[in-house]
Amino acid sequence: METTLIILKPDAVQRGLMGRIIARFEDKGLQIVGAKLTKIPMSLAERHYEAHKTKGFYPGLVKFMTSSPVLVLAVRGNGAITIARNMMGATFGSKANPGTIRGDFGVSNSFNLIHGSDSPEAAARELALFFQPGEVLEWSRAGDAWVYDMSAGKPE
Ligand code: IDP
Ligand code: MG
Repeated sequence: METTLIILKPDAVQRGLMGRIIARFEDKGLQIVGAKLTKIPMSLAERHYEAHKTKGFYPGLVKFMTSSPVLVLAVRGNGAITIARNMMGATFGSKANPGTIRGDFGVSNSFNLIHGSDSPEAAARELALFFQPGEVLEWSRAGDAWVYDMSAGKPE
């Protein structure tokens, strides 16, 4: 099982899209194992996006991400990192395909609603940035037996 760090960005929260975006992950069969409504401190936004430090959009990105509350989620499932990235769609709202979160809910390239970790290494780093030990929960859903075929002893 993988866990990925998802952030519903300030535009998603301000536009009242949290419920509809979370519903997509739940509908897919992914499990919410952590959730936190928070206003990201500048220092944390800078660390989270440190790989983009040299890019021209970095100052605006950090300003945007700290401008208003976000909903930080830990989302778990077999292949959750890639599944969530595919559900998010391409980075730019103007390019993202219909059917994806960015494709269906936005047109902006910078206000693009959602962040999702792009690799297992990034997920581990980002989860540790936003969640303290114990805040990502181990819990089993009543319906889990029908989300995956477990007949071979592992999720299929
Ligand atoms: P990702 O969020 O799809 O992984 P990244 O390339 O990692 O995309 O960029 C991080 C965030 O920075 C994007 O989600 C978007 O908010 C912003 N961003 C990326 N490229 C641009 C740009 O060219 N102009 C404005 N904002 C950008
Ligand atoms: Mg990225």
